This record gives sequence, structure tokens and C-alpha cells, in this order.
Amino acid sequence: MFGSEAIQFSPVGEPSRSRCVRYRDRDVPPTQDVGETILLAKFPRICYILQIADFRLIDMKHLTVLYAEALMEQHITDAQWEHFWENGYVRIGQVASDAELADLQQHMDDIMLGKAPLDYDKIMMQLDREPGKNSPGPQSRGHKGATLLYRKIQNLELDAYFLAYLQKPIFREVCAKIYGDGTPVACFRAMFMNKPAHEGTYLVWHQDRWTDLDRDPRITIYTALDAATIANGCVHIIPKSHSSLINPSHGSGFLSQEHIDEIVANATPEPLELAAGEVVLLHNWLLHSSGTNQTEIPRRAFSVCYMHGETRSRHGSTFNRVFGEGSLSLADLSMHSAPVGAV
Ligand SMILES: O=C(O)CCC(=O)C(=O)O
Repeated sequence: MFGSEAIQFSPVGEPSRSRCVRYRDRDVPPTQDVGETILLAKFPRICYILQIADFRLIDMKHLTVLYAEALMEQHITDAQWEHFWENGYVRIGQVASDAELADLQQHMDDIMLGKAPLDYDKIMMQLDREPGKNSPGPQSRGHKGATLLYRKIQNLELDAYFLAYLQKPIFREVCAKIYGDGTPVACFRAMFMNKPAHEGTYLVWHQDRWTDLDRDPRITIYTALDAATIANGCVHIIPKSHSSLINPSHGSGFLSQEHIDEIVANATPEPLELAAGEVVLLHNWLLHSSGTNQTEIPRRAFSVCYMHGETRSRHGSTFNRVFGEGSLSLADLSMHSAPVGAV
């Protein structure tokens, strides 16, 4: 994984790809102001924790940041996994730092307002209301105007801020648990779901599975970008409903009215109220639905469906790998501005 040359930071050097350290498949740019360099061989435990080859010379300040991050890394406990398997979901708390969360919130608005350095022709964007109609607009690529009234935005793995977030080590750990260690993982969708203030569209009860795929994705990681409450249209779930498919012939796992009358009416749906930044792991077959926003606080969320990297689409859609060989990296995004702290 690591080259054989020693890494030495030039005292005047700009961060450059050739000087980047690879840390868990990600390029980590060196700090700009270079301090003392040290020989990592003197610190075998640090090398072990960071998975950095010990023949490297590395900037001391940079190393300290990496080390602190590695020690603070979150992990999912056995009790949380038990909860997930039994109930089809589990809360894992906030993963982004407060600063990262603020960046994601701001950046999401910038994307909607057409101000982000993105190739908008590659981003699927859907308005919550099509102008002149009382229903959502088409789900198609391209910017549809500078407004915060978007319902859904997809392909966010092509955005540097959201890619850095969705590739966090704890999410890799989740995927390894679900699909097996070392299994390549692709992103079925990296999606913004929004209930704009005083707006929003009812989302019918469904399971997240698609007949277009040759196998079902099994994990969605859902991050609230704003506090989600009943009043602003949080997701509702039916715990323990993930053990079987309800309507396998529907292309997107939506339930029919008969299923809703029979299953949902006899279940006890729970509102998934979340704090801003809070993350929930959702089994893809967990029944869920969401309402509209009765408040002036938007209900923004970022939802990533991770699937086995070899999943194929019957209609020829292609997907980006996000973990394992051939993964998308920040360096692959031609028009990106690297997020602060996104190492
Ligand atoms: O955020 C919502 O309202 C629904 C999101 C959803 O259905 C999903 O992430 O699969």
C-alpha cells in the first residue's frame, strides 16, 4: 500500500499529491507550515495505530493531528450491533465534529443556491414543488434555480465535503461489518433529503430496495443535518420490520395501500426524532416513511446507501466505489475545494 520512498516535507512545499500520506485509503495532505520531521521507526505503536509504514519521515504537527484523530475514532459497540440486528436500526450519535457539521450545513445550502464548485450537470436535483404545480419536480440532473426549496439531491459522493464525510472510518467499519472485511463497497446513492420550512412532500411507507439491482443493498447511514422532529417531518420507522420484503414487485420497495392498511395500521410506528448531526444506521428493509414540515425550521438530512461493490444494475447504471479498490478519492474530484479538517 505504501511506496518505498521516504516522505520528506519540503520547508516551502505546497501540499501536493506526491507528498501525501495514504491513511486508510485516503490522501492526507501534509500541513503547510512544516515543523520538525521525525523518523516514524522510533514510534512503532503510532505506526501501528495509524497504519503508516515506519520508514517514513513525517511532519510532527501533522502526525500529532492524525494520532489524536485515530485515538478519538468512534467505534460501534457490540450492544449497538445487537440493537441493529434486532430492531433494524441503531443510533450511533454524532460522527462529524461540530465544525464539520457546520460546514456540511452551509455547503448544502451553497449547493442549492448554485454557489458550490461542483459540476452540476452530474448532480440529480429535484425541487420540492414544480413551479405552478403542487407536486415535486422531475428528478433529473442539473441545477433548477437558486432556492432552498429542493426536496432531493443525489450523487453527492461527487462533492468533496460529502465524500470526505461518507468515507469516515466509522462508516467503513459499518460496511465491513455488513458486507465483510475487505469487500469493496459502492454508493447506491449519497442523497440529501429535505423538508423545506413550511413545505415538504409526504413520503409513502417503503423499504429501501430496488428491483433494478441484482442484489439488495443492506445498509443506509442517515445523518440529520438539522434537528428532526415530528413537527418538521422526521422519518417514522417500524422497528423490527426488516426481516422480510413486503412488496418485492415494486421497483423502489413502496408499499401498496393494502399493505399499509394491513401492516402499518397494525404496527406501532415510531418517530425518529434526531439531534442535528446525529447518525442512525438503518437496515435497508426497515419500513420507513416521512411527513411534511409544519415549522419554519428546515429538516435537512444526508442519507447514504452503501452496497456491495460488485452490485450490478439491470439497466446499466454505474456506481462509484467508496471503500476498497478503485474508490473515489478527493483527488478524483476535479473541481473541489478540500474541506477543512477533512483528512
Ligand atoms: O429523509 C427522509 O424523509 C426519508 C429518507 C429515506 O427514505 C431514506 O433515506 O431512505
